[in-house]
Amino acid sequence: MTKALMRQRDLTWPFFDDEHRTFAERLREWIARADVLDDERRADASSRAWVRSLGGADYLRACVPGEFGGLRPSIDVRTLCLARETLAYHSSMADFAFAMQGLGSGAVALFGSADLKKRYLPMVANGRCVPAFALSEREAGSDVASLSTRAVRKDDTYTIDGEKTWISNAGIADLYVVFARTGESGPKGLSAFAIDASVPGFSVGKRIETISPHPLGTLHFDRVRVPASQRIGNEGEGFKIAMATLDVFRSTVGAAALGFARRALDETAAHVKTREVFGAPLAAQQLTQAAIASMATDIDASALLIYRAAWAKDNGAERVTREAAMAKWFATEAAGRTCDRAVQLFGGRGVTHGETVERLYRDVRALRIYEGASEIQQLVIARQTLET
Ligand code: COS
Repeated sequence: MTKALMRQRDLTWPFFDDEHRTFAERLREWIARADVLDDERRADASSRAWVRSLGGADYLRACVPGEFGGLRPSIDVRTLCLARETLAYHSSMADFAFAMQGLGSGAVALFGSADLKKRYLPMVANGRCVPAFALSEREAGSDVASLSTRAVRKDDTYTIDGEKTWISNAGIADLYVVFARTGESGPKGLSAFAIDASVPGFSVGKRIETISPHPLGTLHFDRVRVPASQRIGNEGEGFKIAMATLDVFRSTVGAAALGFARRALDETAAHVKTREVFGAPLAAQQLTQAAIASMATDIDASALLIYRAAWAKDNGAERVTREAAMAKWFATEAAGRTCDRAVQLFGGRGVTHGETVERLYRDVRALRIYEGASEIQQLVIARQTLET
């Protein structure tokens, strides 16, 4: 069976309808031919270029609800996952650009007022607004409820002071969805705000360089004044808004991991069939076959967990916290194992700059950390399992 046919077989799984199949096949053809700046040394320019191209080709419409230019009446998690899987197979930059249009605007789409949705979402869908999700702080990554950026209300205006870090799209975003403390300590004292990049007192600080570069940095808020109409949801609902937004997007992180892992397996399968060792192809070695079997099974198990979580959300489950956590945890860890096995089977070539598997090995690592580290996913799964 050819690789293309195997992929089509996955699309016949009961999680998908014809719209999903058409979307995934169209995107697969488009990305294979896309001629877009894709240079990790020019991460900002590459991300902007991918947003423009994905927007121009109508794919960003998957990131917003139908009323505001979206593909389907509400955000369809299976479409987001298919998109991330397909894009990540070809380019981590393309996947990153797509993913951030969704995560960055997700809180507005899910909880924003009609005015906020009208103002931002159509431009997110056509690529003219680049959004960012500004939650993490130096002392509040996994423990979000302890964040200390403050928003103090006087009449109809909030004044925001504080600092965020590890913010994707820092410096290139037009819209920052910012979580700040408006009340008591702990999760019930947080609120969310939509803040334009041009607002006085807002600035982008240090850029953070990582092993798989993308726009990432710190944000400073120095007496930033925001009208109450820019608040997303009610005061005190910020923690739930952040968590519920992450519930929707966490399985898509698993889907990106799946795309990287599929690419690593395809690269490895081609390599072991042609690379000769001890007078025979590397693929003839039983230890190679054991590695290939592990990679293939990890990939299928990841896909099943990811599309189960996405299907459950799309079919009206109020919360998919447990399913999304399982999908993200398993798929990102499995992709780490898969890319590591790929590097091992490539030998010296596997750690050489410029090799696809070397890039995949770097690309996949951060996924076990961001949007809820593997340890947080395990905590969430255990909690939910013990509660029932
Ligand atoms: N959807 C809706 N509401 C949620 C929710 C979700 N997924 N998760 C929690 N809540 C609600 C709870 O129901 C609870 O509300 P009530 O008191 O009204 O019942 C409230 O929020 C507090 O929840 P909880 O007590 O579980 O909060 P904790 O501080 O114990 O949460 C974890 C701990 C670790 C689960 C949480 O902080 C977390 O997920 N952290 C990781 C965050 C993350 O992904 N960081 C990366 C930033 S983005 S790169």
